[in-house]
Amino acid sequence: MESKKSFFKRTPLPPPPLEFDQPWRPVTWNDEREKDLMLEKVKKFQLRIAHISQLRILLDGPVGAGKSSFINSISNALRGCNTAAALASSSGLSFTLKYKTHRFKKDLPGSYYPFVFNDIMGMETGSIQGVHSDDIIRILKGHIKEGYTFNPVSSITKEKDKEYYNISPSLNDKVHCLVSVIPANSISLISEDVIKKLQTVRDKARDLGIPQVIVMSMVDKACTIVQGDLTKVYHSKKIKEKMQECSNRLGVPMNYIFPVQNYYEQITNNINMDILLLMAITDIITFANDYVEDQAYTE
Ligand SMILES: Nc1nc2c(ncn2[C@@H]2O[C@H](COP(=O)(O)OP(=O)(O)OP(=O)(O)O)[C@@H](O)[C@H]2O)c(=O)[nH]1
Ligand SMILES: [Mg+2]
Repeated sequence: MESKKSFFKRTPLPPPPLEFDQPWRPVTWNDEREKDLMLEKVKKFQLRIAHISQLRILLDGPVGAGKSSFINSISNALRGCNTAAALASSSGLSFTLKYKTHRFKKDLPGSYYPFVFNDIMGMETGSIQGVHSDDIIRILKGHIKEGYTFNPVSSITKEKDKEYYNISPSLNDKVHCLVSVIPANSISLISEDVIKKLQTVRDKARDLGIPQVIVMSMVDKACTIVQGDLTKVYHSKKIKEKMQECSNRLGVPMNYIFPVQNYYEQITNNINMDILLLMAITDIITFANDYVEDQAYTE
């Protein structure tokens, strides 16, 4: 008969479970009514002050992180159909080269949501060169005008790029919320140089009092459980680990990190993708609105 000792020696411990028993953030999934309520809240969203025409949200992050796809995804979630707000990449090259403002159409012809997204070139990965942190800081302060083409070799100058340099920006031109888009599947591979660049920009945003958020994209690529079922996003230990890594590497608290799956190949809306996207946009515009109100009364 097998002794107790040899039995314990040969039986390996079961692997730790990959999921939490309970989700660590509450979300009502697969519920059209709940999604419609979230959408209605964004549709009814109003600026807290009349000094500005819209809230400006800037997206930064590594090349290919999903910045442009996030803009498209928000547009899809708001419109309920496939839209083409920003051009996303289909290759590994830095795709967005120009500084561009994206507005989101409302149902009524000619009407738009009172917030815009600014899309910029990504920060370098490997040999692909990217945007200068000095340029991003100038954008935060409202100095760079729409249409400027980023130059990875040198940042914008007042003298050389007169046409695209705004010498005296108003609150309307400034950024009201900084959103860093970080890919969940490759956060560990982001170089120290890029992390330093992101931190330099975040430090400046902090000094200016601008609220900061992380959108953690590509959750489907980071966790097979989530790839099969997005409603597992707050059950997945892997996703929480990745969010904690984002929090540690960038110094952003967990409650400012939003995991999403962007639209990248789907042509019809998915209710659960929309729910995560609407959760992110609701908080982003609320933070931006509060910031603008504070600024308006201290200017
Ligand atoms: N699986 C998956 N793919 C995604 C997701 N988000 C974006 N992608 C894909 O990732 C690639 C890069 O996305 P982009 O939106 O162009 O990234 P970007 O940050 O704008 O890139 P640059 O403009 O080059 O800095 C595209 O092929 C997208 O289809 C996601 O959540 N899941
Ligand atoms: Mg892009």
